[in-house]
Amino acid sequence: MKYKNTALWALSLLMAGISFSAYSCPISDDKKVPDLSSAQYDISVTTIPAVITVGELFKVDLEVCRKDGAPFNGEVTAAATMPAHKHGMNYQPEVIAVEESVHHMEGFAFHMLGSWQFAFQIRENGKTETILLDYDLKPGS
Ligand SMILES: [Cu+2]
Repeated sequence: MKYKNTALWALSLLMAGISFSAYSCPISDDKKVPDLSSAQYDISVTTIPAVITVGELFKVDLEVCRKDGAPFNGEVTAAATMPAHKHGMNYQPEVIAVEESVHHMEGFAFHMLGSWQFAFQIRENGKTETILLDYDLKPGS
């Protein structure tokens, strides 16, 4: 019995360690994209899979960190459009889980090749900021 408790304690410590190193703010330098920030936030965007294929569903992990170091206590939504064509996706992505500073989202699909643009809306304390990210879906993807 004593052994089991010790093992459980060690496991929970290990999981806490993994969680903090992966997701705690500020965003690690290897993930930071300099352009992806607003007055108040730094964000990092990871698509899953890393390479988007035309017509196939993909997921997005959006990490949101406040520049002032306070914990982020708001909500995010995401959309994507092709600005040159004036249309969006045929899907409505949604946040499926929030883990530390990371918002796991699913339901994205780019149904055409060409220039797409993600729009991430960050709402907190009654204010909304939108951060845009261009994504060129090239032939052969
Ligand atoms: Cu289009």
